[in-house]
Amino acid sequence: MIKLIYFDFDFWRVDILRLSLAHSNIPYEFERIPRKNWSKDKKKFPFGQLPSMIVDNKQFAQTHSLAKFCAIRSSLYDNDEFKILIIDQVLDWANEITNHIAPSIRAAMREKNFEKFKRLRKEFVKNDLILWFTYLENLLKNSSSKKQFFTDKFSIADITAWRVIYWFCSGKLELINDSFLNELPILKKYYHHINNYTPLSELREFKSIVS
Ligand SMILES: N[C@@H](CCC(=O)N[C@@H](CS)C(=O)NCC(=O)O)C(=O)O
Repeated sequence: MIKLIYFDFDFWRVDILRLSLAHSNIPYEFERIPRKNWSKDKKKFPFGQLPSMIVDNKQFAQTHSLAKFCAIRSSLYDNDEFKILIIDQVLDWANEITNHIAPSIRAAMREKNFEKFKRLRKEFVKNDLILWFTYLENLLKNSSSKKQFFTDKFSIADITAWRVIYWFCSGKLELINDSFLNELPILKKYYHHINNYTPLSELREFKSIVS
């Protein structure tokens, strides 16, 4: 049995693992650790971070590694070395854009410094938002013939791209709304296609993420 562990809120890092396993009917357990207990729990986890995964009594971490494992189990990875490169780049892109927005999130959530948050978030919107989504759109344009799936076959890359675009379009990030996607028409169309891709959108996990 696979056990996934994350905090008591939804985030792409663990949601892509849940969605991948659920898509292929692979049973898993999911433990949510209260954020408020984290200083006590942190030392129990590899790299002192979440998500983490336990399989056969062995514990693992790092989103990219876990996503690859879950995708292989779910037949949502690939055997072709060039398609693997595309999928891995989408996972790395998700980490990169998260690292770019993280300082503004940290300023608001941990430091509770609203002035710093506003300054950092505005800098992110000005310098990084369109730039990093353009990188993703370019990868889609260059990788996919129909622009419906990154590798022209539904994979963990599509789950990840969808989940991160959803995060930025959901209105949950202050000072960011979904209008930025209008500047990226190919990515916007792709996002709406994945939103309506029923093997994903019918999943209980998907419905709970967007609710
Ligand atoms: N490199 C790690 C980063 C994971 C990460 O940043 N996790 C955050 C939550 S999204 C975390 O555990 N923060 C608490 C901490 O670092 O103490 C990965 O790819 O999984």
